[in-house]
Amino acid sequence: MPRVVLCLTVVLLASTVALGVHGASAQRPAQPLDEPLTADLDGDGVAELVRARELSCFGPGGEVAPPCPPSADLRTLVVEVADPCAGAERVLRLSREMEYVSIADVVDADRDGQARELVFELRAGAAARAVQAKVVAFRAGADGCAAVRRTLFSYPRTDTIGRRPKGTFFSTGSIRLRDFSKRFSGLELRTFESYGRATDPGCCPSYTRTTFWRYVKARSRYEPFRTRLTRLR
Ligand SMILES: [Ca+2]
Ligand SMILES: [Ca+2]
Repeated sequence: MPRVVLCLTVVLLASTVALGVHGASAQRPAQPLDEPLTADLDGDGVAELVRARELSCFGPGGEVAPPCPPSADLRTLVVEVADPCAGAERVLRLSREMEYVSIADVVDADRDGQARELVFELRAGAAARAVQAKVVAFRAGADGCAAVRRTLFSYPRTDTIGRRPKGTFFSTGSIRLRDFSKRFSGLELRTFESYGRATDPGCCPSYTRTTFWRYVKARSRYEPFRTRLTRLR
């Protein structure tokens, strides 16, 4: 892939997420989790709520307290699951503090026939390069409240980013969960990431890597089955 294409992609992503920041019409673009998701994640017959909880809001007039008005084009937020259980609302925080929600969905990631796993991807920073993504499975805890059974995938981590070419650093990445391969049943996961060198121009990395992962039930985790490193011209 020519570098310029990747640069354009990054610039487009950055301008989409930063739209209101510099734009005259200060309206935040729609994002996943603008409305909470409702799903019975732990299978106890009672639905939980998956939501983005805003921690801070910044608008044209400066910082305001959450809930953020539409004019607050920069927010910080965390993803959490709220379960009405044990006589009160129990909250499970699943992410660190980020700025944008790019993916949030409830899917059948572990192929047990129940769409009860949560996949999310969050981003932060002026160019939205910072990323945190997870696929999480739940169980009902002893107190009847939803608990994390297992994090099936966490990104980026040393075991989920690809091998970097010598002299490069991890620049940014993203995940997608889709039926990418007919060889395997269910959904596969794809990571797409880029690596830069200290001498690269700020916008444009030297390499990209695309890796496909399949969920292996026996080991309750995703394992890579195809990866490709591309040197950008
Ligand atoms: Ca439940
Ligand atoms: Ca499932």
